[in-house]
Amino acid sequence: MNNDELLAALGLDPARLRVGDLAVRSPIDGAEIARVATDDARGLDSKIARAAAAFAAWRTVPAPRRGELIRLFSETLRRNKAALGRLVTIENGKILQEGLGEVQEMIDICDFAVGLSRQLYGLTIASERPGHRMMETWHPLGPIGVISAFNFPVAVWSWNFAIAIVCGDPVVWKPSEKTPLTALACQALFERAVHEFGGAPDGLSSVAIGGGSLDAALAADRRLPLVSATGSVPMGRAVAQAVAARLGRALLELGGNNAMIIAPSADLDLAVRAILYAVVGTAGQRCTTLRRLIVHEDVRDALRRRLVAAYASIPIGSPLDPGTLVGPLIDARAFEAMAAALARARRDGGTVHGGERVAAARHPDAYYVRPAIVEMPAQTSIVADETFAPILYVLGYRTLDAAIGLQNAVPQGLASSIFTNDLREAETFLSAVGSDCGIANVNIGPSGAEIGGAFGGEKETGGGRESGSDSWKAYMRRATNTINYSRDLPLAQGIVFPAG
Ligand code: UN1
Repeated sequence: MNNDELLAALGLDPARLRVGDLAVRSPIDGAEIARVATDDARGLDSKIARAAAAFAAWRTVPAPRRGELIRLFSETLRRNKAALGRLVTIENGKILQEGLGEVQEMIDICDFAVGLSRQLYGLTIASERPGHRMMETWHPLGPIGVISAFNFPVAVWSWNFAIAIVCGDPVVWKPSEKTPLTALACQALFERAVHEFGGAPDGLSSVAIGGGSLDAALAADRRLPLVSATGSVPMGRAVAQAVAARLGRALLELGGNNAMIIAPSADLDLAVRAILYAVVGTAGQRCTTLRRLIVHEDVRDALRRRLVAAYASIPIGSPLDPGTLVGPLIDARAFEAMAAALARARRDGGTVHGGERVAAARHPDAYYVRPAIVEMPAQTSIVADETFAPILYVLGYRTLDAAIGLQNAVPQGLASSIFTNDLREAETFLSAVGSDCGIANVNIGPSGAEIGGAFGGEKETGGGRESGSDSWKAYMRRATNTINYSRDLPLAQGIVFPAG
């Protein structure tokens, strides 16, 4: 299937995708694969207006019926998993297994949301007044703005989208400028589900293509009570401030600088496999990518030798080839950031293994790199930065307290893990004095979370929680209701007020 056939299979018109003002390039070879039309401020405004109009109707549709639309969408995704997964790979560069995995993550969250559509429960609360009942009701919140990043071009949107739709909220989606095609494909697939559903309001879902000015406009727009943003810390900070200025809600999933502690009792065979997947998956461009390895001095040399050997033979190349484990970085800027980080690490006394560009002659406009292992004498400032590339900094430790101290001594707080077979260490790591991250794992890596849990983290990661668990509450408004079924009017707090 060539690219045009792939786009057509996903419901897009290849001819219309040749005439837009934004060039889309595949990181596989740097070639232009489409030109999509961007939205200006007026285009975005009309999409938000349509979403607001859709909200007026959609909030009255019973939640289980709203779930039915997401059920149909998940069926559409199941039918198109291979095609959409391939487009993710072509546009983003992650290996096909991961492109498919990303679509599976969409299917999983849809299934979760369908079940949730019958479980948007509120509490019943004991009233202190006789003849009274208190309860909570969850209502749809309003149209939601979603800003997503190139690295998970479809899954992270779907976490927001599937939940928002069952909660009664239309979504205006601003995808990364680097991955607009997959977003347009999701919209086309959703429109198929809408067609099958029959009777959904127009404007329930829309995609606005463009750069940072659209982020700013979404953040400032009072018609969007919630803006969910995934991406860099500077982007999130700007969005959060603009949303806060109008006292709206922001749900942020920003940077991660994720660590793994390797204790002396760790199963090193398991650890090596987990490290490889967590470092080189998505070419180091996941928010959850493993970036810091904190290894007990007793096992440091043995582990380093095994990792350097494993890295040397890791297949790097086209993400469409089934044997490849590391695809390209997204673009030249990503490569430059990686090279600059490695230069800084060297200046700080680090010893770098790997990290060089490969296949540059064959692909002058694509950026394939050998993942880097960097032995660091200390956790210097470059280690505390999130560089979106496959760089693993290795640090040593002697006591678990020191290891946890290192793990927590960075501005980000997304994902973390420990490899240990010592119950005391594992439980300490998971306790209040352990990892300060939103995700803390034992004997698995920090990446590759399932959708059933709440996803997000603390500190500069932004504090938001998306996906499973009770994350849905962010997409609804809670009303506390007190109902008096007595013939009296007792006041709370025992106040006597004999008026009338
Ligand atoms: C992200 O990188 O923004 O846990 C999301 C993971 C994936 C999601 C990553 N399920 O690695």
